[in-house]
Amino acid sequence: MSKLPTDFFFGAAMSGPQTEGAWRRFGKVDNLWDTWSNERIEDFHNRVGSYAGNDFTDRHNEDFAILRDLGLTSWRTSIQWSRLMDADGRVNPEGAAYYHELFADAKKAGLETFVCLYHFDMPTYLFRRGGWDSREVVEAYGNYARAALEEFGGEIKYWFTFNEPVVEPQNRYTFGAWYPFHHDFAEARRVQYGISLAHCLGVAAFRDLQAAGTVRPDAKIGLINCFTPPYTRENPSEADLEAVRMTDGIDNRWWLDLVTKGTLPQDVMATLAERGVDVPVRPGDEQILAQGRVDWLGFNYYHPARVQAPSSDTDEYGNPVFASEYVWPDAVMNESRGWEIYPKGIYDFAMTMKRDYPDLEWYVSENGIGIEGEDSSKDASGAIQDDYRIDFVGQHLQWIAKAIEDGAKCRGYHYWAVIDNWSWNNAFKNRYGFVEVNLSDNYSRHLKKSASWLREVATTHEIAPHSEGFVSESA
Ligand code: IFM
Repeated sequence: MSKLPTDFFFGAAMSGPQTEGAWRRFGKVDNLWDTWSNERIEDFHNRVGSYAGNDFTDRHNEDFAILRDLGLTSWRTSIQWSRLMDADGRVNPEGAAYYHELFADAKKAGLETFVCLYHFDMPTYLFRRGGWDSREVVEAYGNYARAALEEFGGEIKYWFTFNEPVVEPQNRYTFGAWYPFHHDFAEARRVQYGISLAHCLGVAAFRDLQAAGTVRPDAKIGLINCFTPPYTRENPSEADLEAVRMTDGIDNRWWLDLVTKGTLPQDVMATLAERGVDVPVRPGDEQILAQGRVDWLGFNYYHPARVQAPSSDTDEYGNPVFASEYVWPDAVMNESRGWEIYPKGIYDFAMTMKRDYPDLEWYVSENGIGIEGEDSSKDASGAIQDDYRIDFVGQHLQWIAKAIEDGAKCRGYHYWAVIDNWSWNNAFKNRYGFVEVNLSDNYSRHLKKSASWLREVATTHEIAPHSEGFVSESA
């Protein structure tokens, strides 16, 4: 039986754009998810666009009661930039009132609220001015972060500037998977650099406002990323190790260096420059980057990165390639999502943090398993029998417990997503929840089998082994 510390917190991770819905209520302007839904609804699973979320706006008190009933004491959401600010960069009073009420209701329910300021939800009018590739937009983010901290800094203790800043460069600008569907590695790095500067402006606003007494004195600021512990094949060549260096450098070390040292990894910048990828550094940026140091970090963990030497130097679009995927023969896959399930990766990342960034506290800000077609595993009472979720979470928590025993500074765990929610263009295809959302019955909520297991773990902090290993065929 593994045991987690008593002061280790358990909670729920979610985001504004994936839950709130109410896309044109409370003065919200469109973000890129709304624009994409309006322009090409056929790209979304079952044509379910960004409009309704999981009906959280109208059901949030019911959801808070469910989280408390499951033994959870904290939750993370994000403020939607497109709801809090109007298109002139001023606070939208209706949006501000919306979030004041939400945070007050969470507090009444006994939940500590963690707030992230950006979760892939670029307002469309700012995208049209150049998005993260534009300094004007980077500065607009600084203005927005300052306004949000002024508005809610007395209420909220845990702040984060960004969620998963690697994802927009990848999905929007490299893989062409998300609006605006580009395949441009250099543009992706410019966007990554713009996000990095914006993060620093957010931290700088936080520090100013905390010094001025607007942000509460016990508040902390951090960054959340989906770090991917990197692996390559056995007996690697130098070229395989080089592939690991650059993958780890762009996806992990870039952010870890920024938030601990206030710099970007020089080896990565040098290799990018050698391959003709220009990051638009301006005089004065060094001082901005130096402000990026945070108080703690969020680690979203879903899967590792397995890479090897690239099979060619450039791809079909002429982009430089630094690594090819390595298919590990022993990999267990979540076929619904195409992601490898590797619970030990969480421990390996924890040990890397202990070795390379020993002073930084962190928590697991997301971890979860999304499964397609869960309806088929309902029992006679209609409850989804999701033993695979118990296996998945149990094994990850066991590795976290071991990491803490071995000196990791991991302070808590938020599951993604305790209540099924809208997952971007996958919409409701893959279900993550301990709680089902029934779309055929007006978004009604129903506990799955795993919910009682979660309640037991969250209240006792003890994790009993559920099975001998991850049962891959359940997924
Ligand atoms: O839904 C996403 C979330 O927005 C960010 N982390 C991964 C989740 C599951 O795909």
